[in-house]
Amino acid sequence: MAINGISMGTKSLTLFLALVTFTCLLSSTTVEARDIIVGDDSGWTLNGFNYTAWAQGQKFAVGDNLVFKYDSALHDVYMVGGIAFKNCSTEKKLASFNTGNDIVPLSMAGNMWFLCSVSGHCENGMKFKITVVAAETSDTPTESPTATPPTTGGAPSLSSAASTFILLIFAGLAISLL
Ligand SMILES: *[C@@H]1O[C@H](CO)[C@@H](O)[C@H](O)[C@H]1NC(C)=O
Ligand SMILES: *[C@@H]1O[C@H](CO)[C@@H](O)[C@H](O)[C@H]1NC(C)=O
Ligand SMILES: [Cu+2]
Repeated sequence: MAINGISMGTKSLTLFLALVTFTCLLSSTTVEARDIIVGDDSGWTLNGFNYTAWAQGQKFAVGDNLVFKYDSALHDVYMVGGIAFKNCSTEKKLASFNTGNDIVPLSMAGNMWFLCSVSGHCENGMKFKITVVAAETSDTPTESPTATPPTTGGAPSLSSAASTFILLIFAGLAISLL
């Protein structure tokens, strides 16, 4: 009985470790929320920085924060709609900020438009649009959406880490059952 008890204990432990490790593996592949500094090292400024080009080179996901860093005596941040954005209008602002270190949570998927309301700044480049996408939870975040789906009847596609790990689970179970 004692030997059987040890054997059962080992089996339970193996299963437990398998679950813990697999859970860690899954959570480690979830993309973490990030603080995205507008303009990177340039911050939010009227210095010839092209925010349109900057925004096009970024990826914005639900859960990320947009961080505006600037001299609050010189600039501000207005969130407006797409129509107002076109002519730099702040009449129908959705939100405004002026602390110089504004943190804007990206809480929904969709488009958002930002500009500086100081006269002439928006017209001279302090404006940009972003498209926020749903947060990534897939274990293949770099996979293109147009990737070929696995063929019917084929093995489900797994990352090599996951496949290796599943092999380890079976190895562990086999050993513990001996
Ligand atoms: C900023 O970059 C965008 C996208 O690359 C480009 O279309 C636009 O002409 C640029 N604006 C200026 C003022 O260079
Ligand atoms: C911008 O366009 C909107 C909608 O066409 C208009 O109501 C508004 O007066 C315009 N604002 C400016 C500053 O031109
Ligand atoms: Cu400004």
